[in-house]
Amino acid sequence: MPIQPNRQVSRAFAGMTGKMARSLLTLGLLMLSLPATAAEEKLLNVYNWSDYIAPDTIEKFTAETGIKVNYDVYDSNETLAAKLQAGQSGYDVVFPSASPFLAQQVKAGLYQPLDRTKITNWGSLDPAILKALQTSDPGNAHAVPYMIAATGIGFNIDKLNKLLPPGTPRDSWSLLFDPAVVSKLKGCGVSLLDAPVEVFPAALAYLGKTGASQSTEDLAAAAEVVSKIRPNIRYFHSSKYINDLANGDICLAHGYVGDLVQARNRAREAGRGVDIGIVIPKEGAILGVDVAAIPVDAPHPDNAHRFIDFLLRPAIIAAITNTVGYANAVLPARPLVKKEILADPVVYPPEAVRAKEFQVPPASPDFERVRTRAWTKVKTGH
Ligand code: SPD
Repeated sequence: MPIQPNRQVSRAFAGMTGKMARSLLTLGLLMLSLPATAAEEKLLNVYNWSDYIAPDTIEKFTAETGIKVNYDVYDSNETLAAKLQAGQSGYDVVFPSASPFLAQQVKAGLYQPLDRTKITNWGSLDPAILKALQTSDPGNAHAVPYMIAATGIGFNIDKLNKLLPPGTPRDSWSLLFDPAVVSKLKGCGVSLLDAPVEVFPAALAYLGKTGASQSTEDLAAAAEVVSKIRPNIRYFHSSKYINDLANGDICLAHGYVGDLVQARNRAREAGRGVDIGIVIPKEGAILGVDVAAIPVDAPHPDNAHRFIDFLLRPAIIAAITNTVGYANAVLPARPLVKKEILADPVVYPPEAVRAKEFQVPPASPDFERVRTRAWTKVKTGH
């Protein structure tokens, strides 16, 4: 069907000089040749770790922007990795751990480069953290640091005092990995993270070896350590321990330190006399830096940039740190973080502790296969 000229437009053109009409026509043609920049629908799909945001963060973002947020949670890097690798996850913002996961995913092209012009708070980020992140994300092109914590041990102070011989150290991986110690805690409940990338390096640190080692001999030694204590483990899980520790249902948990801080807070709030101790073992522990990134096929990349920029506001990120017990990398947020959290040596550890923390590098496919086999064997016993 021929296109009928709009009468009003024709009348407007009729009153113009030829030059004006030609300019307007050129402008119109130019606009037609530009890529469609239709405004995104007011929707954002976020996939984050469980227990990793303040209760009002999303509400505030929606109130300010009108963007409705679908918020889903996971508790393992492997779950996120599987969704991203399958493609078309539908997620706009996700929160992988920098090493090894972000590193592998950036290499695989699973994230889109960030448009820094849309991240106005970028300049507030701690340059030391940004520099460290470059090993996983060269040039800091794809990811913004979100929350930071070591992986350590949480325990029920009274139960350990009752069950362990006087003088048993509390600041060592031996609490978990020495069969003579952990067997005494079997009855009150011991849990391990359901994550080979966390458990084997911790066992290596206990043995005095390099936690980040990728040697198959070291892996075999770590697997042997874990097999020996396996009969004392009630379960492998990466989030359930928060409530169980707080309620006194388990007495020793291998966990992400911020989650252990939440367990300690929940126990205090419940007021049932459960007192939780938290340690970053003296032999050294994994330092986890989780980042925000935008999948390459995110349906709402503009909204994603807005959300990431919103998260980096000092008041917003400080409220998250105050809720979840993880440190953040936004320097102007420091004065807004509660004094007791800033002073908590497991959340903002002193330099001597930091110096012993390490990251787990990406593994070769061969090493990953061996590690996965070792993990299945340790968990199932065959
Ligand atoms: N509930 C939040 C858990 C965050 C876990 N971060 C993973 C760090 C990996 N070392």
